[in-house]
Amino acid sequence: MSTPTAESFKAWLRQAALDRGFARVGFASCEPFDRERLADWFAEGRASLLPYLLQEALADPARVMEGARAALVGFFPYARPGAVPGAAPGSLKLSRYLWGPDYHRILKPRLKALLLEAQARWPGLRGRVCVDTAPLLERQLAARAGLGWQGKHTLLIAGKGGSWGFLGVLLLDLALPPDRPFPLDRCGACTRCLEACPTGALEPFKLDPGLCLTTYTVESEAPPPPVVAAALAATSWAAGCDRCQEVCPWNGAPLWGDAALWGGPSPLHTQPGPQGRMGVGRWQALTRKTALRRVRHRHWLATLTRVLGPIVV
Ligand code: B12
Ligand code: SF4
Ligand code: SF4
Repeated sequence: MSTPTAESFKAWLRQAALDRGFARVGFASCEPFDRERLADWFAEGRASLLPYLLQEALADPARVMEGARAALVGFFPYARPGAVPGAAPGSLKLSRYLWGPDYHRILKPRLKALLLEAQARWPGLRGRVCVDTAPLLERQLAARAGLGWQGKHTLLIAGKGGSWGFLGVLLLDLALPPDRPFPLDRCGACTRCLEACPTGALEPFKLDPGLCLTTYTVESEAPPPPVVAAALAATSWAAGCDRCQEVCPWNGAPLWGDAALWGGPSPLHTQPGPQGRMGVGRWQALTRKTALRRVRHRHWLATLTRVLGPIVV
């Protein structure tokens, strides 16, 4: 096989990623990001509960993979019809991204297979797959690759495709011609997500993870501040939170996800809330191979106490 041109190689990569279930695919340069903005974000103490966010690495994709020149960025929809948190009477709310098999297990092998095929076509090519697993500003890379914009809730909105999608990145040490960055945000005067957030965690284009329900139900076992504890009890979100996306007008007609991500319905999503107080064995069986697996059993029970109140004997 003769070595392709950078343009034809890029066209092949794009099609191969689309064939693997990504609904939108774009290419970005790996230039450093705005360091000042990032420094402000860290100086405000926003990363205190998320120690894996490393400021220096986030500023420069080449810190994540030495020699990174281009990034293929893909948007992988995960919404599915009927997966509506809290729709079953008395059920707990689990965020839509937690309804199917663990997305890392779906996206990473697909991108790794893509890298292997790419290396067969472009000898010497080096790459690194990142799916939520590296200190990389994936949403900013996605906007740079023209996939959409970071909404005021900070998530990537893929235009009419909405925001219910995971991002997957393949960093490459090859300077591929970048796509045109998404020019401007299309939030306009809308402020629905800011108003709907039950804890006031959002200001335009900026999130305080120290106030986000997802931080306390999935990422960290730190005790939530009173405003978060009150919101957990009032809203029934027991793992993740979708509120800022549920109200977004761009999610009116979302892209439905790849069926590989749907999985079967789990009792966790539909059973009455108090039945969520299960033993460790059942918790492990029900969360096996799902993204909920990273939530420890004791963390899940602590959240249920905050959501449902203490057990009355
Ligand atoms: C840490 C993390 C979290 C943290 C913090 C989230 C956050 N907004 O930073 C917590 C635990 C709260 C979280 C929650 C969720 N997460 Co999360 N998370 C991540 C992770 C691992 C890193 C994000 C990161 O680097 N943040 C650091 C800050 C510095 O980045 P930033 O928000 O872009 O900050 C910049 C802006 O605020 C900007 N800025 C500041 N002022 C201004 C002003 C203007 C005018 C502008 C334009 C910009 C601007 O400057 C800042 C510095 O650069 C990414 C995966 C990845 N590697 O990217 C997934 C990721 C962002 N999460 C994801 C998801 C799905 C979620 C949830 C929806 C899950 C759920 N349902 O519960 C929620 C959504 C909450 C929300 N509204 O963001 C997806 C998002 C997909 C998408 N469509 O965008 C990602 C990309 C994972 C993936 N690979 O799919 N997450
Ligand atoms: S996920 Fe929930 S708590 Fe977090 S910013 Fe969005 S609405 Fe607020
Ligand atoms: S709800 Fe409105 S402000 Fe928030 S991200 Fe969607 S369009 Fe933007």
